[in-house]
Amino acid sequence: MNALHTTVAIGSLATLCAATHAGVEGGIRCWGYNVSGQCNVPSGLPLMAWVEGGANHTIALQNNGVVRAWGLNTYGQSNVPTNLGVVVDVAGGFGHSVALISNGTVRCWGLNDFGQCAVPSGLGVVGWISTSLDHTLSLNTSGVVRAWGANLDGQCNVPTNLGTVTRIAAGGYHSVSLNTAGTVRCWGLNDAGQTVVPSNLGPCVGIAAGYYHTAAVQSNGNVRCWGDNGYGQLNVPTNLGPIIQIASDGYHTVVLTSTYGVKCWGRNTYGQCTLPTGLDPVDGLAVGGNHTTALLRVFPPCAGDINDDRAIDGADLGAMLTNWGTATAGEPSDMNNDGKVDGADLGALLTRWGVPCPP
Ligand SMILES: [Ca+2]
Ligand SMILES: [Ca+2]
Repeated sequence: MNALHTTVAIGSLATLCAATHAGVEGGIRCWGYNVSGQCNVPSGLPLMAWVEGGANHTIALQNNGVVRAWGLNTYGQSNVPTNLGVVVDVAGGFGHSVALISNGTVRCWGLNDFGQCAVPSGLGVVGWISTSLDHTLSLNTSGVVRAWGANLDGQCNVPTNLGTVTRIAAGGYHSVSLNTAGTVRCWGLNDAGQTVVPSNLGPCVGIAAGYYHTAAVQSNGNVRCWGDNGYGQLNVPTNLGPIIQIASDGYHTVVLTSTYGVKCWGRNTYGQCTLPTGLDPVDGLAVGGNHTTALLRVFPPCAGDINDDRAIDGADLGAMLTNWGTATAGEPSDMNNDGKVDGADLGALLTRWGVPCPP
């Protein structure tokens, strides 16, 4: 639930929503622990702009800024308020959920036993939110971090000398920041060394945190992890290559590679690191307590690619012949959109034959 992404990325995705992922609700894949239904993506969900994992629930953001949530709802964490307005980012904790509204304000719902939903005043214009279990972090557009909620381990005692912060990540009982100089800082629970930043850590461009571990992406592309290693959270794969996103929570970490592939390490007790077959290509990743979600890569429309595999070939001809004679609205075999599949569509397909689909 600590994603290396920006609201700019959400906006650019919104322009690409015309494509579909047949049979994949919302363009979301989810795997791992599912006892609370956190991986039961609702049917009929439109393609999502972003997704985040709570401890036992999942939150997703539609292209139009509407929030959806499913999974554990014991504390109302999946009861999305109806009056949020346009939401640009979401985050999920143990019993609560957080939304960043387009005007830079923060909304919260669900469990408030530690004040994790008591959003303080004076946050400024917030540009980033993060939560893991029972505390919440915000980062405003001036680079100032605020924290509220559970503070038994000092996870909400934000140091005064963080510099101008560009990224925040809430761990289970600790907090992490990254500033404009690429410096990582940690505070809160240190029972496993999760707040001891390695002395030889180079400048970083990304951070993430699990319950008892911390992860950072160095400017040179190398991923470093420190803290608890009881489930192999620190065993970073050696062949990651360039990565474009890191996310962590619970006891595992995922990265999105520059080729839109996924690598996962750490706890796999519930299959949270067992990647589904046919997962790639992926556009975004999120981690919950013991589950993982992926937002599948959304491509621009490609006329003639009837079976949605980004190639125009005999498989598409076969799909067109299957639909020969009639067509329902939006049927891609009906390339000229006149309600029937006939020779005109076959001609249109042949003019597209072998043409590469846009990346
Ligand atoms: Ca095709
Ligand atoms: Ca037609």
